[in-house]
Amino acid sequence: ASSAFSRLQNLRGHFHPPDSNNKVGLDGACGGLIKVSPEVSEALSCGRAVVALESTIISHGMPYPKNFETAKEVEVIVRMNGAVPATIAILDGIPCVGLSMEELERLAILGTRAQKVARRDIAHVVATRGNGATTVSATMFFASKVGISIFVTGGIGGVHRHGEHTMDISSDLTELGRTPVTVFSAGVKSILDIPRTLEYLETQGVCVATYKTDEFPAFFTETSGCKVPCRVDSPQDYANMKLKLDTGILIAVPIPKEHSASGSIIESAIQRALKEARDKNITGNAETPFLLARVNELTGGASLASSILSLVF
Ligand code: PSU
Ligand code: MN
Repeated sequence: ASSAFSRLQNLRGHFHPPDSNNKVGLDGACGGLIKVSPEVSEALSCGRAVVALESTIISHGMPYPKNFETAKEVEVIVRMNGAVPATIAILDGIPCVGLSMEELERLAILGTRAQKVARRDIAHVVATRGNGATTVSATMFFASKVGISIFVTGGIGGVHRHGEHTMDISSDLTELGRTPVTVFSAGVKSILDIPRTLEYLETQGVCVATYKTDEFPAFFTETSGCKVPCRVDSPQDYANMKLKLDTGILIAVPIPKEHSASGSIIESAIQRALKEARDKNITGNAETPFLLARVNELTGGASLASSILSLVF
């Protein structure tokens, strides 16, 4: 048997450290196994630091080959900081934790032909042997199943504007309420409703903290006008908060100073695009693609550059 398959982990019940004899699992008719890469498996069994990375940003966030370059660059940064990166995606129906370069490039080339997979989509993509790029919710789910407790990403999903009517609330928020993984993120984009996102996280019992700042950041800018009750200033402060509460933690790390000027330009473009969307009555699931395309036009592509930067810091 190939070493990759000796690392297959089943998903029934509690986590057992990766072990070639250990095959318990998701318990589906088609197996429901998780493939953990040899490197990630090894790191987990030796207790080394492992950082989970999502893949929707690769398939749906940027075009090829920029997405492949960025994904590789993020992995290099994780390594430079002494941890092992574990990019998570579903390939041919198999949830994979830790991708080889070939797998990473395959996903980057697939782009939007890979399905965007939130928690609710996992069963369907596995059952149909499809290819899926995991959002924050699905990435947290798989990370937690194999024993990874740290996850780094750019922006997380939130409560959409008018979410009080549409009920469009990202499952990232409910996942944070039910899965004990810490997500480090640049906050929530202002195209979402940031105050309601924070209210919803409170309802879900999620500890939300800012890193070396008092205000919750808005991805492109350091400020959102929203305060959160908790601030951490060091890795030790964070470590002290890691209690066994069975819920997630969100640590918001603002855009670095050197990029915040371009962040502000993008933010103004967002505000303008939002007004145009209102004037043109563009709503529902047409709204986000409209906003992102319009912001890109208004800033001459600077928002794409900045999306990449926010991922890379
Ligand atoms: N927000 C961003 N960039 C992103 C996403 C959100 O600023 O790439 C992606 C993430 O994968 C996130 C997902 O988990 O979109 C949320 O999608 P939805 O709102 O459909 O739950
Ligand atoms: Mn949604």
